[in-house]
Amino acid sequence: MSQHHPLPHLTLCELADAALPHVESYSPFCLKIHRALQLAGLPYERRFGAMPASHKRHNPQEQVPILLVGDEPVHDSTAILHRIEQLAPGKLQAGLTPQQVGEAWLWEEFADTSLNGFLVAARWADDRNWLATRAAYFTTMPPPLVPVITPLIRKRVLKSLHARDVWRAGPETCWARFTAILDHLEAHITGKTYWLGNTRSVADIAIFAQLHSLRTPLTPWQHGEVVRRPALTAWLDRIDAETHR
Ligand SMILES: N[C@@H](CCC(=O)N[C@@H](CS)C(=O)NCC(=O)O)C(=O)O
Repeated sequence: MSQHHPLPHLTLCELADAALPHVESYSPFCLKIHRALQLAGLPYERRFGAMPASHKRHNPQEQVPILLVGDEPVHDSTAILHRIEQLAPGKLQAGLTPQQVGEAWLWEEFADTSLNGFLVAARWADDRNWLATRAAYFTTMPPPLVPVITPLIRKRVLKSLHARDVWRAGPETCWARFTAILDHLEAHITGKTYWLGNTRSVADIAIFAQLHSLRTPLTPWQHGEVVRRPALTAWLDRIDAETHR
């Protein structure tokens, strides 16, 4: 395919590499953009920051990911997916009906809002996982500061999980809802190749990013719950293979 205009230089502003095979980032939203860019066949440079606010000159909301398209910053992973669709038409999703396009973006929103809450709870709120999360996240913090600063950050994250209604009723309720959602997702994906059936869409990328992020050594119990769903696991493995270049 001939390209009339040279592609702009792309730079993904993100956090540190997770240094795990098939997990480019512990940030599920950065992972989502890594996989979208690889699926779209767009080359990109990586720019690492110690924390989301490290890139705040490109995003006043102090979140990652940010994609620099040339030197124009695009932030919020959903907006970035739309931009990738413009840069590489038909590579993320093609041949969908207007109804399917609507459905794909609704699932994308479900992944970013609902599923993400359980991932954040698994890492930050679940006492079984917090020390491993802390060790993985705060590698560049001077060791004497870690026990002083990280409880304050954890407290702030727990407050946000309370506000998102994820942790408000306590761990038992949270994990009961989580396993019920996994059951629904397992039922949904059984017999399908992609999230919407036969055609790949942004739903695959967004749901993959959140659920695959639970399959790391930080969250063994939640990982085990994913493993117990064979159709979901087979689909995750398929999306992983297709989006990892
Ligand atoms: N809606 C945003 C969410 C991004 C997000 O929550 N990023 C996390 C890292 S995974 C972050 O920067 N957190 C810092 C903060 O929210 O203050 C998107 O889709 O990009």
